[in-house]
Amino acid sequence: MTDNNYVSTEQLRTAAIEVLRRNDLGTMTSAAPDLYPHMWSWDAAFVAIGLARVDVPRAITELRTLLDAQWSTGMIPHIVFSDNDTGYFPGFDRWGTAGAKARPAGIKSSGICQPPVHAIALRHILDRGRENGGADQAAAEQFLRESFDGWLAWHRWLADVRDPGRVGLIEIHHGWESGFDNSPRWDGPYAAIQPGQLDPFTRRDILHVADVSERPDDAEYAKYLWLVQQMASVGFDDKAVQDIVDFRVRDVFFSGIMAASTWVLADLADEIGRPEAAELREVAKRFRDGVDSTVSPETGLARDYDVLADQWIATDTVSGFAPLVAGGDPRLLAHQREILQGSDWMGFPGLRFALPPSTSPASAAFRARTYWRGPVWPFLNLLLGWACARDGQDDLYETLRSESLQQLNDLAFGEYYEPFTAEPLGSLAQAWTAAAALEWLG
Ligand code: 9WN
Repeated sequence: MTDNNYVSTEQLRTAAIEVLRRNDLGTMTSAAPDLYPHMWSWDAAFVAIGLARVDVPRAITELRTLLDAQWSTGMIPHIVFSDNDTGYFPGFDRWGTAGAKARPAGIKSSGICQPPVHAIALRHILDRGRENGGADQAAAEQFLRESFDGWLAWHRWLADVRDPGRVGLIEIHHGWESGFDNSPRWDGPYAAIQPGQLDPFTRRDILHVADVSERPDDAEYAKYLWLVQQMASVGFDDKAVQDIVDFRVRDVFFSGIMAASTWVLADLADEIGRPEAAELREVAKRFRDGVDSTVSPETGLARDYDVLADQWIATDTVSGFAPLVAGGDPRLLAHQREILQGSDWMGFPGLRFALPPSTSPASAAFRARTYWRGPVWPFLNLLLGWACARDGQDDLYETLRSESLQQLNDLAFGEYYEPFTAEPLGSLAQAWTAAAALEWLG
């Protein structure tokens, strides 16, 4: 780890660009050099935001590659596999998506999804293109028109297939879909899962971290793979998966992103004269309301919902701030900002930087070094900052920005950070962390 708290803005920018360059596989960016040698869906959106600061056409390519992998149902898969078929487990073969009817021929992908940050990334690309003018502007505007139907199909699939009851909350079928893999949010649902006969497996992720405790354990992995096997057994058919899968949870943070991003897509629809803007605003409103309806009167935090157990999941995790991402009711948002800046979160005594840990250090579930159980994830702070800027919350935006830039000043571009020591953990040279730095620098 380098101890260089004084690198210049230009040094940080250069180092972040270099990380994206190192992860660049041509038409996709690997999420990390060794741990994640493929493209991940929500990582790609953040990567595109960062790339748009330095190379608008390359940012467009990133989203285009992802969209090329879209299934005929509208789903955008959470992993688009590169040609590296040994570096990551579970790879394409283990996913069992080869026989999935909806997968486009010739493009290897997983069979689940991740939160839809993409329309927000598209907005950034358009804004940067217009700032630059000329060829960048033309390319960005052309890409919006050319790709709009794909994003529309993605949001419609989520709104229809993943919210069948129209409650304004997205149902997920794997912790990996949330992007918060082993968060305490999922301890209850996973505790109820008893894996059946599971094909043997050898993990590769633990080869790429300094300490295995930074990753989920083997028992957790067995459950992750069991769910994949269940979905593969029905060819990843949407309806059949919902009928048989052992993990059915309404994910409030995913839903908050759905609300925010659908709103952005509606504005983009207006800009190109597409009539679907009104439909999209209806959907966005449904998800805002859905997210708001989960807020615990006791804690003020939003909650997930376990469909199979028919119960709320209340945890002290950063996903509780889903309303801040979704936008909406000013009183609720003001209360949430107060909690976020309070002593259980950004103001927790001893934090190295005033940035929200993934799980509150005040919670019994908090683990300072373990993945989604405590460490600070830089890309999430960028998302919170984006929402603050959208809502005119300049002070909180500035705090998140300056604290994030200090955190990222170590030039390690960690996947996640120990909240009290700021030690970078997980993978280093993580693409979306570098992208976050570029976007914060502006
Ligand atoms: C499984 C790529 C992804 C992120 C997720 C993060 C982690 C994968 C893994 O890495 O998940 O999808 O193998 O651990 O939890 O949010 O998109 O960076």
